[in-house]
Amino acid sequence: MKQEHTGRHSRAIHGGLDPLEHRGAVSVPIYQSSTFAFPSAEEGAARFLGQSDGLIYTRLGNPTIQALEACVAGLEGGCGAVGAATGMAAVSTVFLALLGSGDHVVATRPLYGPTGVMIGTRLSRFGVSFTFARAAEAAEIERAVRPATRLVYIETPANPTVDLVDIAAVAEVAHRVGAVLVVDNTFAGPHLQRPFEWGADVVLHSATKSLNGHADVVAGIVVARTAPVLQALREAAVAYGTTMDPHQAWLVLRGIRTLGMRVERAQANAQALAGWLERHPAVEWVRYPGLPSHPQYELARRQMDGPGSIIAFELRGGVEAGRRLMNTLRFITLAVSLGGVETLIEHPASMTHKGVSEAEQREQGITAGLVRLAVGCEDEADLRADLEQALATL
Ligand code: 4LM
Repeated sequence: MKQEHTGRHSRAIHGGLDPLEHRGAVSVPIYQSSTFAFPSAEEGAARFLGQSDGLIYTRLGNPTIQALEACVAGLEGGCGAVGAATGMAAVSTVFLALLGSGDHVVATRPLYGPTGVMIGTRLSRFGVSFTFARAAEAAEIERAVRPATRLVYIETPANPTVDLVDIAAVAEVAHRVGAVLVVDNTFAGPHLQRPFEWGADVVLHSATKSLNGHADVVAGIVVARTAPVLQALREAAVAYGTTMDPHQAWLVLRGIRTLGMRVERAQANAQALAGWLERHPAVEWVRYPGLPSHPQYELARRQMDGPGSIIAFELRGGVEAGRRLMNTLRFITLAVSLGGVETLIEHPASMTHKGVSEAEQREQGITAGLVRLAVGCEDEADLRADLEQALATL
């Protein structure tokens, strides 16, 4: 990427690409090759020794994947990135790279259901212990940290309640005990929030979501602030094989070129819909970081460049009314996932967060009636009309 591109849209559009490195191609070519020829046995040996940075094998590095990694690292302001097969592969790469037996993890909740399950049930197999703290409770996070804490893991805004975590405050707590702060930045994305600016050490994404933005690939990516952390992440990804493939990387990169435009449009739709829903007589409550009624509205304004496009809400009729709404919508699609151009709606308690026990769901604010609306880029009037006709049937 040419250094003069410093604006966020420009970085997203040009990041990772110098056309002259690719015979003039303006779209990064898909290097759909598992392995790369060495010009000589000596050069092959030099590449394995790390004395030459030439290509070896796609699990270790591939030009299309490297272009995506450079682009996302540039958007986040990190020193480099590692592509991963899925968002969950990105999460596990971080744990496999940075934790060992005897280490302790502090994680805020809520988290994407399977991430919480991984921390709560799988890390113990590797001798790693954990403590959960509530996302919005800084004092709880502070109490959870111990001398053995090596990693603090947060999601902000959190899935699915859109609770926020104060990244700078948690970075301070983590660094006091020498722990790294890992931020899952999937909900906001780098166009709206760059956790390195607030002291994070590692940022990860389910690239399936807004980075790709078109609901046609699953992928993940991890970004490091410093070179030693980047190296640890790369070594773990290569060793455990959590890496992505070039076609996946190309799809994500193609989506990223329009990241800011999509995110800003979806956010404008979400802001309008959230305010309208909050005033609707069928709606019990709405949680959206762009509404003054969000308990962390001020934090959202400080930490984010915009509140994003995910709305959590509950209807007056609770879970039954929510089900009826989801079954009656015409083109707002009933499906999990988020961050795409199409608007999706889902029921966290029975879908994305099904793996979390009912008691824990309640503790985290995932009420039985909570419905999650992931707003896309359609015309706002059409989205409102679809919601209106469905709400009218209640
Ligand atoms: C969903 N989410 O919520 P892959 N981190 C966050 C996520 O929301 C997700 C992942 C990681 C949803 C998927 C069905 C904050 C996923 C995991 O699905 O492995 O790319 O990402 O609807």
